[in-house]
Amino acid sequence: EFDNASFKGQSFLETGVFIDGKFADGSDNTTIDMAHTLISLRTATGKVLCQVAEATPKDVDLAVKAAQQAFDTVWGMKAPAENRGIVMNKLADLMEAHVDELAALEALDNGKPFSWAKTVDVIAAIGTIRYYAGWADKIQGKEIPSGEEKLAYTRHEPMGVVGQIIPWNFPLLMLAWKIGPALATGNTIVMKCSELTPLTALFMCKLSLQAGIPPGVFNLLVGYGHTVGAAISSHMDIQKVAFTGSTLVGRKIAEAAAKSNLKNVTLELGGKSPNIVFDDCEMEQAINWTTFGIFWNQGQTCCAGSRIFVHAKIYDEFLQKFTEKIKNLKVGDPFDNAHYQGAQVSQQQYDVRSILLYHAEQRSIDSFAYYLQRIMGYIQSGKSEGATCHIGGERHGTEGYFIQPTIFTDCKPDMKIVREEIFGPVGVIIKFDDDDDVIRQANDTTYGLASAIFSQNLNRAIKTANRLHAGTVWINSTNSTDFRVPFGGYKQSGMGRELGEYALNNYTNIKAVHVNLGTEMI
Ligand code: TXE
Repeated sequence: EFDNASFKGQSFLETGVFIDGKFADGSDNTTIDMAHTLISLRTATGKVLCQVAEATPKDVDLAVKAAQQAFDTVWGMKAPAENRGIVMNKLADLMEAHVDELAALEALDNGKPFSWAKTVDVIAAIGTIRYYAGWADKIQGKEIPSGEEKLAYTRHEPMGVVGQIIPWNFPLLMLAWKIGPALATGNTIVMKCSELTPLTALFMCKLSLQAGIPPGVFNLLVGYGHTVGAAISSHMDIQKVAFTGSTLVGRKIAEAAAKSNLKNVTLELGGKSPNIVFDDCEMEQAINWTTFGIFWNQGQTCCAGSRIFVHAKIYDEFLQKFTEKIKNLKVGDPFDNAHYQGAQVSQQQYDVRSILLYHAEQRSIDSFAYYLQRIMGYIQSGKSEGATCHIGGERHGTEGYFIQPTIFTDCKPDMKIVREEIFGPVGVIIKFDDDDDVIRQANDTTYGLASAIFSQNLNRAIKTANRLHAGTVWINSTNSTDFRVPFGGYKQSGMGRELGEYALNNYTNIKAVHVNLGTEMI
């Protein structure tokens, strides 16, 4: 149990803005004003957990200056590449030594089960940092043969100060996905984490100093999107912005980048991922993975398998076994290891009423209609549009933002619950009997992040995989990302790829050098 009074200012976790290796109050914190302090809610119970200094656009300027100074003096092309790998590996070692603390902070802040946070989020974050530490001294260009009279070669140079804006669904993992390739390639960072889940990021600031990452290389600001996020996206001295979040905000970021210095943009946005269960699947495998696909992380996964297409021949058997499985999923206190599903991240995500208030205060009115629908709102819309709420559909318990695992059947293609990203433990099951038709339905979405296929017939599975419009296709699994393998979206699910070698391209400028070895003009 965290105690707010003894928590703030304790060495366990500093809660200031982190600029140039130092924690400080936000730059507008000259008056004591609650509006200058973000409240991080304990998501499981809805009680206040602690207070965190709010950054402002002025802090963005300060952080950019510190990051530029670090880039020009101790990082970038100024530091031997292997040194970057050494300190990144040290950071991974420190994370390993603090697995429990990181997982506990993640569970407290986000509401996800501690056991999942420990075995998936933290472990994958450590793996990501180590993987990119290995790349640090392997960033290299090419010599391009162009005749005996010329030497042409490329250099892959860091871009400089990069902005990174991350969401709340995987706070630590998204941080690792972002800083890994940026640091390995020699960039310095101004990061804004989500105002809803800053705690693991703040803990990482301390670990980054202990690891020997020089002050100014990694700067962290906790602030709102429309202030700090907007200032990062439109900053003239930030060379690139990487974002994970909603498609609506992704558009705003691309627009701000275009209107300012045309900074390079990569976006990882929403999804409505299809899971196709063919009649020749291994039934138990399909049940286990589709359950994980939609209910893991409380359904707050960008690649969640929220549309489950099941072949007519096995539909009844699948539905019966899937229902049994769901009945046995335990929901509740994130610190009870028996629980598969924890709490939704915030009241805003959970229901409709509070979002009206929140967005009236924090957001522009243009996106009002979009924000009206959140998880309980979507469940309501599924019921009123005539789908059958097969299981779940209500709040779990009476305290906190827990929602029953929910499945709808008898859905029509134009229903909101079929078309829009719900980002909660709510899936739809759709019967099909023709391979071409299910591929058409699977692709009938503005998104294209991920997809999954269940079949024991490899020929059928691979041919289907080739025809799906999605950045990732899982065959006989779901939500199975790997830091070595690229991840990103087709269509309105984003642009650019994170993870693997591909992500390095997002963080380097390629310079072509032509050396004339001849003595005569052409
Ligand atoms: O996202 P936002 P929200 C989807 C999911 C969810 C919906 C809304 O469908 O229900 O988005 O969630 C920052 N300029 N995903 O409202 O606002 C914000 O502070 C710059 C999918 O929480 O996109 C936070 O740090 N930044 C997703 C980050 O954007 C701005 C993960 C994400 O929050 C900004 C999260 C602005 N104008 C939500 N406004 C995924 N792809 O995994 C906000 N932000």
